[in-house]
Amino acid sequence: VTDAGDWEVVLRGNDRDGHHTIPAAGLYPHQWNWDSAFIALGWAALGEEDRAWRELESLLAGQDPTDGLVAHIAFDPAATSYEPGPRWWSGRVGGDGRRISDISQPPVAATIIRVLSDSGADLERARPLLPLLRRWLGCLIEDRSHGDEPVVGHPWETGRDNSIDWDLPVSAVTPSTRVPGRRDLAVIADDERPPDRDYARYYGILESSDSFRILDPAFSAMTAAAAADLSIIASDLDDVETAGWAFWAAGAAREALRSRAGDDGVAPVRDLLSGADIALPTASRALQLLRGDLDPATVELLAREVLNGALASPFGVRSAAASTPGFEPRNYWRGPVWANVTWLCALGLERHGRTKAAAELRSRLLRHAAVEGCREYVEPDTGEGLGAAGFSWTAALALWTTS
Ligand code: 2M8
Repeated sequence: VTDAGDWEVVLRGNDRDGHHTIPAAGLYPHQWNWDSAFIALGWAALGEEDRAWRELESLLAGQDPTDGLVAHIAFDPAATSYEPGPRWWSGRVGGDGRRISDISQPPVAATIIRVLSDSGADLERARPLLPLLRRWLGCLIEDRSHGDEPVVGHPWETGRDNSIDWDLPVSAVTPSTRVPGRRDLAVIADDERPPDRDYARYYGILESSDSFRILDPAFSAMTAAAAADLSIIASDLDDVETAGWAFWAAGAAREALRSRAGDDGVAPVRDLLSGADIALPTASRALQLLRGDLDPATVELLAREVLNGALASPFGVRSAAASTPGFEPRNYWRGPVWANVTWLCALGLERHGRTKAAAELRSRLLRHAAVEGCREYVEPDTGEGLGAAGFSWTAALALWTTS
């Protein structure tokens, strides 16, 4: 088993000079966006609140000062092993001088700051971050939006890279013929990572950037929650202007989701290029638990799905139900359980007053984190450890959950 001592070793081993924490050695050598947010909780749980704030500060220091984008990756110039590296992007540079990508990731940082603040962290430290968070969310909800939901321009932007949700829109992309060697496959077994066929299309989107445009209801729900949380932390800091804007933004994003939800109250993925709605039993449903405006019947439905229904696993919440066409229980975001999804669903349930359900999901998260090696994801039925070992957000969320 892996326990608190090992989780701490994972975080300390992946720490880069007290500035940021990489997701996993060997596979992900840069700073990733939502990883850093989850990782901040791990540092706080270790009693290192200053280090937790520095994780969030370094994330936001990489913001593009021209349009407010906080990229999915801020590149470490000393690390050259990861593809696609900076040369594949347009040449953006973050406010702190680091090269960054052109796409974002679910903006959970504001939600993490609220969670830290609710548990007694010194919110004053967030004051300089408020304008940065406001610009980032403005970039997503106002500048890059379709009907008040952020338009997602790459599967990597969702954080759920090869989810079955994107099979249809990804299949319409012209594959690139310039894909660099797959360095991930030097470290991880082929059947636990996306095939070359998918990678050719992920690079194809980089070459033709409007070839993938979707609404991901999970991304939208996390954005709406982030805006609502920004509104609360800004109001706690007496920043009335930011609080007011964020309150509006949260309402707009929620309303957009509500307006295109099905009879069960849950919104589908929408492919903006073909116009198709894609409604599959995946984490795209479960993560809508973060919507603060869900009707009680929808909360009940989703609670059942994640606790004992199609998305339930003894190790947390499945990225896809076993019944999803294309389900692969060992392949990345096509079936395995991921600790961040489990943790976010628990947070959503707790915010809807479902304390017992939240506690049950957290105990499943700890079962995942106890799997030998503190793994990136696990097989949903057997708990077999998959992907990277020594994975930072698995360690961080387990430390937070047990603190
Ligand atoms: C995975 O994504 C990266 C690209 O961003 C990759 O496959 O190389 C995803 O699991 C993503 O959610 C995560 O943030 C990242 C780093 O852990 O890895």
